[in-house]
Amino acid sequence: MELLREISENLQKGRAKNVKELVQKAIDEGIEVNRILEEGLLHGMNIIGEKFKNNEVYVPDVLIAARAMNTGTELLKPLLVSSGVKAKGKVVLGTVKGDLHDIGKNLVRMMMEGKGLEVIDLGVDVPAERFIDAAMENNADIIACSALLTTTMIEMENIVQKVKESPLAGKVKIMIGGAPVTDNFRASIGADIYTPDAAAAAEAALNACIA
Ligand code: B1M
Repeated sequence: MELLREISENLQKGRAKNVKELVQKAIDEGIEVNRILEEGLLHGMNIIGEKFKNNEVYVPDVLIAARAMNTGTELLKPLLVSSGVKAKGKVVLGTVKGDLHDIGKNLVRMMMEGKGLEVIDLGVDVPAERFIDAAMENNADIIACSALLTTTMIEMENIVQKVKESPLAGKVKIMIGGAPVTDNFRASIGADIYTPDAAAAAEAALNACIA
């Protein structure tokens, strides 16, 4: 669809103002939120990712595209998040230590909030101890960790180990995800849940909270 293609193209060029206007237009035209996200915003970000990998664009281009992406997802947030619903569970969420990628993590937060879960978002570069402290302070059901780098996903093993040694052992579920993470990796480090995308993460978190 033309409008979704325009969103993708403007995102790739980092034109945040245009992305904002086009996403608003798509919402006003009644295009399904998931399509705006998948076929517009994420489509553009995936192309930028490929170009980044092939050295066709560089860090500043990616940052500008990421800012445009966030402008768009902020507009979608109220549509993804249901209002006035009592929290069905609590999740402590963050991007692991050493890792600054937060677009996927922010999507996970929005989708989880959309399922009626309360999300305590610790941001990026979060050490294991902060996940644990926040989970204890908030009596959380789930610790959810995102990692985008092969060099930082190993921090998830540290989190699993530290939780096992803490009073939270057996009381909190550990969820992991992010581009390099797989279910085999989850099994190898002893985490509880792996999901490949934000929608599946929200679904799995809700199921774990109401189980
Ligand atoms: Co970075 N980066 N980056 N980067 N970056 C990647 C990840 C990379 C794959 C690019 C590439 O080479 N093709 C590569 C990693 C290679 C590797 O480790 N295998 C890479 C690199 C190398 C780096 C730097 C080291 C570059 C450098 O400085 N030389 C550096 C590291 C900085 C650091 O973190 N310490 C770096 C920096 C950056 C920017 C700051 C410029 C920027 C981040 C901006 C920001 O996040 N605010 C950036 C970006 C934007 C990317 C790419 C292009 C896009 C990532 C993204 O946001 N995707 C990325 C290439 C790519 O992925 N194609 C790349 C969209 C987002 C929605 O997807 O986060 O995967 P994603 O989330 C998905 C799923 O993974 C899942 O749900 C989402 C979809 O629904 N998911 C979860 C995520 N978390 C989940 C948690 C869950 C469940 C599912 O449960 C808890």
